Amino acid sequence: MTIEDRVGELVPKWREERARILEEKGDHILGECTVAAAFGGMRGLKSMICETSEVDANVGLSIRGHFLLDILDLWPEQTFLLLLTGEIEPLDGELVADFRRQMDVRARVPSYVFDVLRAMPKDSHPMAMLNTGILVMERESAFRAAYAEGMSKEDYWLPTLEDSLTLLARAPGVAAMAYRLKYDKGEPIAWTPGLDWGANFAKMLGIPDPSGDFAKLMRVFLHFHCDHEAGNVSANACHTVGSALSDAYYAVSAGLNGLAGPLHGLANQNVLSWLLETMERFGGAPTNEQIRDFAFETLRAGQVIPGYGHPVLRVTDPRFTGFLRFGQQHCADDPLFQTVNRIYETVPKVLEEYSAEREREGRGPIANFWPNVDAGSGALIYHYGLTEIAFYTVLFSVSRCMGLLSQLIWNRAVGTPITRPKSVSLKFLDKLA
Ligand code: NMX
Ligand code: MLT
Repeated sequence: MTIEDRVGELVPKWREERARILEEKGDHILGECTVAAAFGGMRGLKSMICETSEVDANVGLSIRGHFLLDILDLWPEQTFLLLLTGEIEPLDGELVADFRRQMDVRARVPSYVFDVLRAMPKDSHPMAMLNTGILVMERESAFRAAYAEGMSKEDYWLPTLEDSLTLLARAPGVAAMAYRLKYDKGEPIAWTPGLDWGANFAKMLGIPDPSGDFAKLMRVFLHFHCDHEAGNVSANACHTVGSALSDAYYAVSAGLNGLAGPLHGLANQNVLSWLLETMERFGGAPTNEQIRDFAFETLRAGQVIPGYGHPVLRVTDPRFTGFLRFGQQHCADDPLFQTVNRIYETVPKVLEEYSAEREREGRGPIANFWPNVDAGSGALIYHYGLTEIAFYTVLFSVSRCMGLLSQLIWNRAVGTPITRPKSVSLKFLDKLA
């Protein structure tokens, strides 16, 4: 069986379920939109549908109902299939084999992508390079071609799946190409047929990996960052653009442009800068007391502590916990990793104290003092020799393509309409009774 066959079997069930729930529950109220919520980034406002994953404030990410800490060992091929179909495929299952076969067939990055990336100014951010690389391949969209030929609405999901598989196959190659160009690492390294998705990515980056542990880290990294329900900036942006029937290349590139922001995916780069700055200041792994002073200094300079806080979570992010476990197993003696641990021991208390101070001054509290996904991942990547920190969000992006695309396929399959909330003016609000 192929991935297309399996999704083809699921599509009628998804449609039926959506129609039934709409029929039975269409009038139920999910939440109220207060004026404060409209001003405040719609935080917590339940107003989107997402089947691929869910983020509970008190436990964090579940992928299709499986709590992340219960499925830490999935390989990214399994992660994508789980997001897409809701089923955990064994690693030797036929859909994993089909995914790998499709990656092998589709992975070659066209030479025009290299030409475009090479023509970009040297100081371009790697995220701008990745997103340009994705966008420039839009000319190959199967969805766009089928739409122009008058495809029926019923069939939208199929060329979207086709585009998704091509994008997933090429994203590691485009990312690795951007890395090697930007940091003068030499010619791009080609995809190796037969090698898994994560190890292929590690190999194309060209980081020496005699132990195979960097490839292991890449598999874990790609798995953990895959998806975080629908309301986060990148998923929301991808969804909105996709809802206009812009194809997967447009939609994913839009989503990843959102991931490039420092309050979202760029935080992993900023965490590493902050970590390195701390270590430089104190000539090695700082003590908890030194971290505390440095954290207060950062906050008093009007900056955020990167990697801490979250719009939804109110506990330690299980993805951070997963990375801590990996670090404990593979690089427990690395001073950088030890500093991540000490920051974890120190910063939540600092944020709690600072939040109380803010409240005394009449500013709002900090809602969450705990680490998010970005607080620990960078130190592990750095440990294995990928030290160009501006590249870290690109690694996050390659993984996040899985979530963005599986959400897009589901929405195409069930015919989710164009997104169009209503805006109001200050004058309108002022007149409210
Ligand atoms: N350090 C300092 N201040 C913080 C932090 C932090 N880590 N987290 C929140 N605050 C402040 C926030 O800036 C806001 O201040 P102000 O009212 O002066 O604008 C106040 O606390 C209230 O914000 P919250 O309601 O706690 O958080 P919100 O939902 O608005 O924002 C983040 C969530 C993630 C944007 C915020 O916690 C943050 O900026 N964290 C640091 C950046 C980061 O790690 N981002 C990565 C998120 C995960 N990801 O991968 O995308
Ligand atoms: C994510 O992984 O997308 C982030 O944790 C941000 C979010 O969920 O809002």
